[in-house]
Amino acid sequence: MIDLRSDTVTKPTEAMRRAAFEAEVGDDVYVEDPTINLLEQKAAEMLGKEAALFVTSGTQGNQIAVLTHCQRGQEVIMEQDAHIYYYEGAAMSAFAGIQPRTLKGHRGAMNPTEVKAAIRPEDIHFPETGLICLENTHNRAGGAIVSLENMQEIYTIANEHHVPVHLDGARLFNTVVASSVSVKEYAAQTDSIQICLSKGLGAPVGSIIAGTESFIARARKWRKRLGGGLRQAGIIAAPGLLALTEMVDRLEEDHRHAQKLADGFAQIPSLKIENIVETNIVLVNVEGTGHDANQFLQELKNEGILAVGFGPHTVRFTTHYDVNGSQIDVVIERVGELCASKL
Ligand code: TLP
Repeated sequence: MIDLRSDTVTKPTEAMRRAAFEAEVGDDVYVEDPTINLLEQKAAEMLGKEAALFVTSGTQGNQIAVLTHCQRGQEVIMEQDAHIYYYEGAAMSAFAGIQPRTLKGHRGAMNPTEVKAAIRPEDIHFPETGLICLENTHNRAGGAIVSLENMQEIYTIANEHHVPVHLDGARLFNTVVASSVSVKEYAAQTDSIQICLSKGLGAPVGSIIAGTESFIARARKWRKRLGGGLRQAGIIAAPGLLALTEMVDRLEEDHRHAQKLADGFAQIPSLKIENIVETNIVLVNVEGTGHDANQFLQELKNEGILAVGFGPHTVRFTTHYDVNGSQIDVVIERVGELCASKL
């Protein structure tokens, strides 16, 4: 199978497995796991934040950020297709008692003027705006890069209104590699940030949240409350360290593969590329084949290729470390044959 469902499917490298085996460990609830401490230190330093916390997943990191920033009954502003709203099981309502306020973005970026207008003035009828959430790259916008300028404008507005900003940077390093803007510059436009170690960076598990010392101290308590207090978890943090130190630059290869895939699919008359491919995600509209996304995915599977549905007629292909250039050629060829013959 050539698995293009997500960059979450990557398996840990040999070096990661070795690092896990050899990791020095301790009890992380006592902040005594040397490998986790090192990972958190390294991550904070890379992101230019005072402190960082290792969490089990991107979803846990995002939700701990919401819980730490907000009070029950507040409102959180986010783009209408943001992962934190679309794919996290309404966790912010279920756990934090938050009301989401969604704005339609353009290629994942919210309009700063609309963000400003959505911040609630003091009024007995209104919830207070507790947080603004951004996402970069933006998953459902097809791995779109949200520009530094857009983030700067929103952060300035947020500061003027004393509203914190959280960035879901599950794929922020894809943005960094594709945009030649440093990770610190993006992170500087946020009060807190979540980055995934287990997507394109290839670690088997884990995310980082980062912010001020006081934010992270409170986040650590929320992580514990949620049952996410870790013990000898240096074993899973060690691959995360390699994810940050060894795996960032190679994301460029995933971007080249995605571009190649999009160029190849663009030659197939019944397919239409829906996104401008900037990073490692290609969204393909399959309506022209006369099939819906699910039927198309089944045909693909019969050809040994996996992708995921992203809408009634939209299929997402995501490139990653475990798919090489010749497999990309095979995918283009087989999809071409499939569309020419059966679809
Ligand atoms: N995204 C997954 C699915 O949940 C859709 C994927 O295959 O793309 N933020 C963003 C922007 C994400 O894309 C994801 C995962 C998360 C957060 C959540 O991370 P995990 O899966 O570690 O909870």
